[in-house]
Amino acid sequence: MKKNTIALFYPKTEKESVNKNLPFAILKLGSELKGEGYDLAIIDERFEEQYQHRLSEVLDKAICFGVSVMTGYQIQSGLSASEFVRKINKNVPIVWGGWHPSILPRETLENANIDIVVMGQGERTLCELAGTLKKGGPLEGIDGLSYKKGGSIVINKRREPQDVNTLHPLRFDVLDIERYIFRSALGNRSIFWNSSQGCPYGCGFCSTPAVYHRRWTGLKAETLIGQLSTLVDKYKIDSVTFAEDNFFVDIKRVETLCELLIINKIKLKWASDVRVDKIIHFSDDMMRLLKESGCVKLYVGAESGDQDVLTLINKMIRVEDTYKAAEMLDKYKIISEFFVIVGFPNAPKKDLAKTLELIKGIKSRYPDHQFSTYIYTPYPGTPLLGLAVEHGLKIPDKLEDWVRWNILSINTPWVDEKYLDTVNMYSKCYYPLAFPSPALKKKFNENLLGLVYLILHKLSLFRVNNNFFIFPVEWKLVKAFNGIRTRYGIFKEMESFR
Ligand code: B12
Ligand code: SF4
Repeated sequence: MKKNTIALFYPKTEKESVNKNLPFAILKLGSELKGEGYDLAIIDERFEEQYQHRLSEVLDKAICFGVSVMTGYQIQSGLSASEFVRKINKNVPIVWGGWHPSILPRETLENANIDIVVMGQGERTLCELAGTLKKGGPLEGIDGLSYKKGGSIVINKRREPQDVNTLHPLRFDVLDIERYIFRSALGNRSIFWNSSQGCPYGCGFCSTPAVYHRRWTGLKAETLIGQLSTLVDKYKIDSVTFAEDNFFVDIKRVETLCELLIINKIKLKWASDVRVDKIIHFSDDMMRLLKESGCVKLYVGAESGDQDVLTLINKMIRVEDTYKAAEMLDKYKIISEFFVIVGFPNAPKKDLAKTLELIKGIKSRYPDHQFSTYIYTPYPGTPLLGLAVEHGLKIPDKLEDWVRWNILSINTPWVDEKYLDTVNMYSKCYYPLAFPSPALKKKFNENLLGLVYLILHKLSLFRVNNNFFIFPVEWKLVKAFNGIRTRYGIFKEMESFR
């Protein structure tokens, strides 16, 4: 039988997968492969936990089995699937791609159940690999590939990222798009989308420089508008969140996109990431254009309220810039979510204190803006990893040991569970209660629970304003209620804490 199928597997992102976002890597790889005439068998484990039977049926006709992996839990589920494939059919090459194997190809290939790694942008490399495997040719000349040969690991030349506009057009029939539509704060039929790869900046905590070498490639506005029209017309999408590294690299592209959304009367609310230093240089016309085109939310990488940290991570912004950005966004009522990271190795207590000051400063002036707080986690290949090692970080030397590298675990010796509890106390209790979200504020007058929230709000505001956090009874209560809430599905208002 002539083999013509590529099996692609998207592993669960967490043990209990709550996240069901569209796996864009699979959509793009699948579109390229289809464009080249290959058949596809796709499994998204988050929707198909019992995939074994279907997978075993397709393996006989599969040229290879491809797995997409970020650092963290996906390694575990990717390894289980790879082990299964190896057991069922020893002749199917197992190919890993995505962020983790791209950064650590050698370590990935040391695992007995992984034969080939595709490093970086995968569309062209995978097509060339599939063609070569089909013919039975050598893997030597394929840029972007690592593989086993005899007893050793061969790492070919890295492939320069290709302009995304030169790849095969996106094909909506690769995935069951309907599965990935969800209700969100933006709309009833929301979807995650992606319009670019890479980023020209080099922030110390970020994985992108290691994979895209500070290159960026973005879909032309005219092509993107075609995709968005299909999403609206065919799939009745009302809102899109662009999930990528840096949506605003090419401002002209975004301007054209906004103009096309307006001219074509495409009714779509949209959100994306943005850098602080971009916003503060936007003209009023640009802000109006964004607003008019449907931009309702921006995710802003504020990162820290500590200037020393901003310098350390090479963010190339000043703390004051974040205040300016918040003011600008508030003026145009683009309610934004600021991402901050605390717990950097040099002075974790100081950076937490300074970042809380930033949150207080912005929330007290612009209460509708939101904050999401993360604890710094050193990822493989990132510029700050060396500093983390100097501060005692033990880098895992086996693929499996990276599984615990997810946002829920602490892997860094300079902060401990107590620090994590303190951060949670501020970011999940006192700050959200002191500066309640509009949703929570609405509840204040509604019933007895509203009264409880109102009292908690007054107490928290007092604590935050006076920096008084001894005897954190409210935090203990919130923690206790949280257990009850998740178990019995009550106190839903607490989900709007931010
Ligand atoms: C959306 C997103 C998520 C979604 C998941 C996506 C989904 N569908 O469910 C969610 C919200 C779950 C998520 C979570 C996390 N994420 Co995230 N996420 C992203 C984001 C913004 C977009 C991903 C995407 O769709 N990209 C577009 C596609 C086309 O690109 P791609 O995935 O890189 O795929 C290309 C290549 O990698 C390659 N490829 C990929 N897979 C495969 C497979 C094969 C077989 C082949 C051949 C090639 C190949 O070819 C593809 C096409 O060119 C990226 C940033 C980015 N630029 O990608 C971060 C990113 C992937 N996330 C990252 C991180 C750190 C996380 C978290 C750990 C922490 C956090 N703070 O969010 C968690 C991990 C989850 C967990 N619990 O363990 C890092 C990854 C670092 C790393 N070493 O893995 C990134 C790169 C952000 C960054 N710049 O640092 N994330
Ligand atoms: S954090 Fe954002 S701006 Fe910085 S390198 Fe990563 S993607 Fe680029």
